[in-house]
Amino acid sequence: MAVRVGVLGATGAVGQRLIQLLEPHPDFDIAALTASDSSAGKTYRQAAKWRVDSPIPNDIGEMTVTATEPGEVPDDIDLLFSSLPSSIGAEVEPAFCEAGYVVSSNSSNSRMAEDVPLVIPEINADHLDLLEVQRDERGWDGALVKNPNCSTITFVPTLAAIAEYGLEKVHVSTLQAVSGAGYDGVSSMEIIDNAIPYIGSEEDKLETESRKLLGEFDGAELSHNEMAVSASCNRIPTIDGHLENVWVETEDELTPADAAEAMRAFPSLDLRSSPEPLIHVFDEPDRPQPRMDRTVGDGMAIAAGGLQETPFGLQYNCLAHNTIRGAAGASVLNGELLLENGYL
Ligand code: 2RA
Repeated sequence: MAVRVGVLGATGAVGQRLIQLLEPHPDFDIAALTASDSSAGKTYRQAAKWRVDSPIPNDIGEMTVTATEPGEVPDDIDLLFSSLPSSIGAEVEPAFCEAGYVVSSNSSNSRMAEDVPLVIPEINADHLDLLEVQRDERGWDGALVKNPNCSTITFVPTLAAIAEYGLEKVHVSTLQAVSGAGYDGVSSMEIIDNAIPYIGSEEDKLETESRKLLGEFDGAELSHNEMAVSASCNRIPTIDGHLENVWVETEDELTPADAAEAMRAFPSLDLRSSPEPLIHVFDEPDRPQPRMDRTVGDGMAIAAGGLQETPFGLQYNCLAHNTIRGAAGASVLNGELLLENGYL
């Protein structure tokens, strides 16, 4: 029997992508859509300027949107997917957890809270056990699980694949798609024929979330990975797909061939939406760059390529669809992990 789910922030860019991914999903049944007070009472078709690359599913368009408050959402909803702006998420997600809802959230608030699991299932599914600490400390009947920033998701799986070589220093420079900024995040005049050399807060997310994701949870406390991470984030005029250039210095010798083999072999989970393989490596000798191929795992896979030795360690490029693999898809994967582990 499908799990009844809701989408908090259903009219935004990530909320729309969540609906596109959840509507055909056999494990989840969309039973609630929330948005701002001004949209409450409207049909979804009236409330949302739908801009996803597929039509609004019919039954979704006729659903009535509610305000984003626990009292407005049916209490038989098993799981809420949150794509709220972080300032709103910081306020209402705890209220939903207090009211007994389990929340799988893409919103950036609370990702670094010590009792909130920040999860990419293929990397640190065991961090879900933090929920026992969360419930003890907060007394919630519900639970809050976070997925990391889409630009974090683009490079951390490639690091996890080579972590056995001992990660010491990581430099990452990103070229991020406009869709990451949301439908109104970057004005077209600002970005057409331009590159914006600093996004602000992105850099800190990559530097801190990566160390939490690759940290160790001993059942009581989470210790973050001690590698040094430096990030520089840029916005470029492409619609979807974050491309990232990574340099990694490791304790043990790591050749491009070793890294390619490790990335190809990195195990994906057998969750319904887990891409197989998780990382597609392009390593022909002429250094082809990873290409955005939306048909690879339905946009859920990560592409890596151009692996080379440099004076600053191994250098390579990786690319992921920022709202299908990142953001919405990441929240759906965590929803599947919660379902598989009996939290729903
Ligand atoms: C961005 N990573 O691309 C963020 C997602 N909101 O702006």
